[in-house]
Amino acid sequence: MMRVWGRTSSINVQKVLWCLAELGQLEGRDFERLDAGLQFGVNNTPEYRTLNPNGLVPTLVDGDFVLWESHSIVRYLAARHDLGGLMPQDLQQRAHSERWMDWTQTVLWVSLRLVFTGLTRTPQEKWDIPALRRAWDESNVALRMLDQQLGQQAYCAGDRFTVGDIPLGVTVHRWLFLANQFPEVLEARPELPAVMRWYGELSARPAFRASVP
Ligand SMILES: N[C@@H](CCC(=O)N[C@@H](CS)C(=O)NCC(=O)O)C(=O)O
Repeated sequence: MMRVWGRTSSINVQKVLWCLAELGQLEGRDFERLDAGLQFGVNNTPEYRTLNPNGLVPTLVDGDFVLWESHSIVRYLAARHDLGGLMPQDLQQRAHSERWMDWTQTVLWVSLRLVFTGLTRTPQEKWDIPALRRAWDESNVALRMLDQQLGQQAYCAGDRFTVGDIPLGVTVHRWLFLANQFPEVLEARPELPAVMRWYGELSARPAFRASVP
């Protein structure tokens, strides 16, 4: 049975759990999940660090095979269990989809993470409001570009749901959480009709609902 290490509140663990659910992999039958990170600890023990030397979650253990980095795990699982479906077999379609995983990690999440950690992992008296607002504006610039793209096609890589939609979907979910939770700090979120149409479809998927609190 596969093992997934990581607490369910982690955005990166959620990507893996959502992917597994899309693939019809059931917790308890096909994989077991073990809490690690934040209040659960574990991730800094020497035993865990032999699996994941970063001391971060998630980590996947599939037999003798150990893998960390959430996007690599999502790619591995999708290719292993649904090549031609969730992971497109056509190389160009696949590249289109995977591009959005890289973009999520290297563009959108870079600024949004500053907002997330700056507000939720920092005591209120230490909030750096100008820096938070700058990072929020940068996130919104990136999301406006995404909105234009999703205005032309149903999903990030075309007319069907693929791997690239997973990291992007949980990241937009977090953006909405921040906008709703901290309206007194962050400017109102911009109208992004195509992003909201796409997010509405994603968040109605049973696999999303089961995996992303
Ligand atoms: N690039 C890594 C980042 C992993 C990461 O930053 N994980 C966070 C949770 S989202 C973590 O382990 N934080 C420490 C903790 O939870 O104690 C990935 O995508 O897997």
